[in-house]
Amino acid sequence: MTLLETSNPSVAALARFRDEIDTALRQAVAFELPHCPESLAAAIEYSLLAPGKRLRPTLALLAAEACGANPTDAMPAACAVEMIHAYSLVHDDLPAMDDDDLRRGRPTCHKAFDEATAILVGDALQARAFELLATQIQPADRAAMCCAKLAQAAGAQALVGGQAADLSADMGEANLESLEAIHQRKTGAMIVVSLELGGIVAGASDAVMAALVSYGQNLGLVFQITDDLLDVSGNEADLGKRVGKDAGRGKVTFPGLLGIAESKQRAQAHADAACEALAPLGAAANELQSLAQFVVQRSS
Ligand code: GRG
Repeated sequence: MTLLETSNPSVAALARFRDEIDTALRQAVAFELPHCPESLAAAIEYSLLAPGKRLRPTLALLAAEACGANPTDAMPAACAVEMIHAYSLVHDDLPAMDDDDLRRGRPTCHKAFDEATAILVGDALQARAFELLATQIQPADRAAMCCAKLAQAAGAQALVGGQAADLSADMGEANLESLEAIHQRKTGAMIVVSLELGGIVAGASDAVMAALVSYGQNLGLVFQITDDLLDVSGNEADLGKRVGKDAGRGKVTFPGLLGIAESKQRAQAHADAACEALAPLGAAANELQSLAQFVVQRSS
């Protein structure tokens, strides 16, 4: 059963923009041949259009809408965050990192193509993400702000740094604070910036931006805790990736540190805090709230 076939009612928030996002993503990587070799173009489309949840682009569109903008105005930002996310998955799956052969229910990029192509797919997606923001977000000062925010979230102080810290984390020295700090960078920063870009496109006030950031920080933790729990108790068919890998590698995880019951409690507490943080947006944030409840209950 795929994600969109599940009976979870909150998934409607993800289903609403799904086709529009995929159409925009496909257009955004319709590279001109022969400037982009056909095999590279095929690998880029294979990785970017693979059946993921599109959580981050949906957050960007919902945030823009909750702040009073037309969600379509945030589509370049939505595509940009999904491109950075897709690149990070392709590189994370490489033999030098997590060494995975299954992603989004398909062979990983380096298995379907080859390692050099997978590295280049990530490089190309990163560059395209910033090109989209710089050329398609209006006005120019908002485009510049989006570029700066995404660069910070994708860079050494967030996504890349979090990945590096996670690769070298030692179970013996781990505590809740150090684990949360890793995941705020590795997983949380891309979730937060997705919301921020939506807010920037909509010209959100500082107070509303702060609410979106607080929601995103809590949602990032919910997301990572459930990711760790699903690695223990989820199944490959729903997740589209291998399970049980964390324990096999001695990775530091929330269930490893806190146990399953407390991890579940923490995930629910962060989901509730995420919803409370959205109070300044009132009913406009209802779908963001339902998405937080979906993430805590997700099976894929
Ligand atoms: C290579 C710089 C670099 C970073 C890699 C993405 C990542 C950082 C690691 C992947 C390992 C992992 C399980 C991270 C936890 C959170 C995460 C990003 C899960 C995948 O995101 P989903 O579930 O994926 O939203 P889909 O496929 O649905 O888009």
